[in-house]
Amino acid sequence: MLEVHLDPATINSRKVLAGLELLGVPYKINHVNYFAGAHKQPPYTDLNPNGVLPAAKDGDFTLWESDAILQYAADMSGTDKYYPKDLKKRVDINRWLLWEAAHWQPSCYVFFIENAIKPLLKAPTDQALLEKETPNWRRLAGVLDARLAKSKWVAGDSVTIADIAVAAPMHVHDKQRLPLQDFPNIRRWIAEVEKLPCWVKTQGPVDAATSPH
Ligand SMILES: N[C@@H](CCC(=O)N[C@@H](CS)C(=O)NCC(=O)O)C(=O)O
Repeated sequence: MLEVHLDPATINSRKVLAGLELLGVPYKINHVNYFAGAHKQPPYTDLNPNGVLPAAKDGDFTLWESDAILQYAADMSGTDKYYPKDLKKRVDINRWLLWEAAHWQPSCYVFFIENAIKPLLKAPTDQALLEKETPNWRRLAGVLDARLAKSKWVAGDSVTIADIAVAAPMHVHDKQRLPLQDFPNIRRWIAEVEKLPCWVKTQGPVDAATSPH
């Protein structure tokens, strides 16, 4: 059974949990306390030397990078429904996973930390950092919105692991205060993601926390 080492409060941990639920891959959770900094020290750093969450183990095989864990789990799931093997469909999904990891996640992460996590920790929000990031976030949201104007889901007519990967960085978008007003297609799509049983089942502690605003 796949063993996942993570904290469900974090973006990339939620991504992996929701993905495993979507794929129907059995897993066991090893909780690594993000708020206590357990991801910065052994034994976790023996699994993931980057000191970031999540990591996974399949027997002796260790894997990190949340999107790689999703790809691995999709291929071990026994169905290619959520990660088709067709060359163009697969590379389209890979393209969105790479875009998410390289651009979307780091940008949404600023809003996650400043607007959702820092208030929980009673730390001051850095408004200047948010203002600096907002134009970049809007540019990226424009790319995603244009894609979602053309298809129901990120990579076509049906749900794939790309939807889970791209939705995860905005998984508490209200608390993150993501400026979604000008992006109707993202709003329509994220509402659909939020109805997926895999999403509902993996609602984490940050969703549940009382809004500090
Ligand atoms: N590209 C990595 C990013 C992992 C990552 O940044 N995880 C965050 C939580 S969502 C983390 O552990 N941050 C702690 C830190 O940067 O100290 C992945 O997708 O797994």
